[in-house]
Amino acid sequence: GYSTAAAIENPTTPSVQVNCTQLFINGDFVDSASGKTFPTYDPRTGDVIAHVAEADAEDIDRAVSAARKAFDEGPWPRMTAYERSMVLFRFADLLDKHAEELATLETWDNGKPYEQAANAELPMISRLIRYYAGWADKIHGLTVPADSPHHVQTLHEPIGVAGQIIPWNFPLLMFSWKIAPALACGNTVVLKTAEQTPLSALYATKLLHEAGLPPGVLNVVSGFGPTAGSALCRHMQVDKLAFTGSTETGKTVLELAARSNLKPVTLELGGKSPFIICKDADVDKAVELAHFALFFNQGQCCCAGSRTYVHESVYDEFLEKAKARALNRRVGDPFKAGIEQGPQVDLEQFEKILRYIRSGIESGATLETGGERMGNKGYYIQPTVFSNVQDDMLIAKDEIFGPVQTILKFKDIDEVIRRANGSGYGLAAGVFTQDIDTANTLSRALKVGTVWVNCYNVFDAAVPFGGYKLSGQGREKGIYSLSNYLQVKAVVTPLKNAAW
Ligand code: TXE
Repeated sequence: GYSTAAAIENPTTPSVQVNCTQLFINGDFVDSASGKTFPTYDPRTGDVIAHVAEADAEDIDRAVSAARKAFDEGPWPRMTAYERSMVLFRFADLLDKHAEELATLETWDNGKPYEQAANAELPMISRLIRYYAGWADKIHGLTVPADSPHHVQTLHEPIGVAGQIIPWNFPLLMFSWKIAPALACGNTVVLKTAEQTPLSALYATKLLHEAGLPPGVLNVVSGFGPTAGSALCRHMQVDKLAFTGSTETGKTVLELAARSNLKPVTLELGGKSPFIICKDADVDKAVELAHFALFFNQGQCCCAGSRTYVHESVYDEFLEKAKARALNRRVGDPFKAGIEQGPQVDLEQFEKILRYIRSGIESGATLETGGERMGNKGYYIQPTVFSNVQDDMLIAKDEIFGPVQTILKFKDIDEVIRRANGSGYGLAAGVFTQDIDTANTLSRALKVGTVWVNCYNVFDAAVPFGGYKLSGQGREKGIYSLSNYLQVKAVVTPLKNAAW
C-alpha cells in the first residue's frame, strides 16, 4: 500500500528565513495602506508560516501609479531592447543561484514535493526567463506593400501597464509565464499573487531588482480576489490584463475589464482534459503516463488528464495496473526525499476534493482505491481511483483539482472523439496509440489547445499553451505570448508621387 500516515508525522523544519512579506511597490518593500496583514499557511500542518501585507484598492492604486509612471516617464520602455534583455538574463542567473531557497519557499507555501520544485520547476523557470530575454531585442514590425503609393510600416509597441493575476498551483512558474513576456516587450506590471502562496514571487521580485530592474516596472502585491484582484481588473490606468485561475473568476475578470476601460484580457482557465488510451497502446507506458498526467502536483494542474478514457479491449488490464500504481504512490512530507505527493494547498481545496469523492461514490462509480484523507493533520489525501465512471457524473464533468483519477470505458474512435469534446472545457488532451493514423485523426478532431501524443505534461518555453472554449482565451509562452503585450501601429507615409 501507499505510505502510511507515519510519513506525514514530524514534518521537517524548512531551513530558509521568510524575509519578504510586504508589498513590493515602486522598487521597495512597503506595508499596506491599512497596515493589515493576513497569514499564509503550511499545508503540511495548517500552521502559520508568516503574515504578509494585505493589499486593497488603495494599494492597487499606488502600485498602478508606480507602474504608470515607470511606463510613461521611466527608463524601461526607453532603454534599448538589449539592455532590457540583459536585466532578464541576469535575473535568470540569480534564480539559478537561489534555486534552493526559492524551491523551499515554494514547497513550504504550496505543499508540492521539494524535488519537483527544485529539479523540475526552478530550471524551467530560469529557462523561460532566458527564452524571453532572448526575444527582447528581436521584436520589430514589418514594411508592408500597399496598393497606393504609400510607404507603410508597422511599429510593435508595448501596451503599457499590465495587470496580472496568478493562482497558487505553480506560484513561481505562473509568475514567470506572466512577467517575462510583458517585461521583454517593454511593459510595466502590477502582479497579484494568490492569497494561498504569496512568498516565492516576493523573493524572486527582490532578485529581479538586484538584476537591475528599475523601480516601478514590476510591482507585486499579496491580497484577495474580491478586494485587491477586482480593484486591479477595474482600474482605468491598467492597459491589459492576464489571468490564470478558475473559469468562474475568469468570467468576472473579463466583465470587470469590459465595464471599465475595455482593456484586452488573456485568460488561462480550468480544464477536464481527456487522456485517451487506444486499443493498440503500450499499456504499461500508458498506465504510468496517465498516472503522471492526473496525480502530478497533487492533481492541482489546469491540464490534469482528468478523464481517463480506456478502450474496452485493454480496460481490465489498464485498470488493474492503474490501481496498483496509485497504491504505490509515495505520499508524505514533501520535503523528504523520494516523496511523489504532498498535501493539497489548503483546507478549502482539501474539502472540495473530499466532497467530489463522496459524490463519485454516491453517483455509482466504483471506488477502486483511496478516497480518504491521510493522517490527522495537514491536507493529505490518498491517491484515489474511480472506475465505471459515466460522462454525466459530476466527477467526470467538474474540475476536481485533486488526486482523483476517473476511468471511463470506450469502444471506438468516433465515440471517444464525441465524448472527449463533450466537455465545456478544452485545455489539453493525451492520446496513446502506436498507430499514426489514429494519432493524426485524434489530434485534429480534439477541440483543445494542446494534444500530447504518447507523452504528457511536456512544457517548453517555446511551445504555446492555452485553451479552447471555457478553458480560456489567448496563448501563453512561445512567440504567441508576445502579441499579448504589444500594440501594432500602422504608420502610413505618402511616397513622392502620391496624390494624397
Ligand atoms: O480560484 P480563483 P481558486 C480552479 C480549481 C480550483 C478552483 C478554485 O478547480 O479548485 O479553480 O480555486 C484571484 N477578481 N483553478 O478559488 O478564484 C485569486 O485571488 C480578481 C484552476 O483558488 O480563480 C487568485 O489570485 N481576481 C486554475 C486567482 O484569482 C480574483 C488554478 C485564482 O483564484 C477574483 C487555480 C476577483 N473577483 C484554480 N477572485 C488553473 N487554471 O490552473 C479571485 N481572484
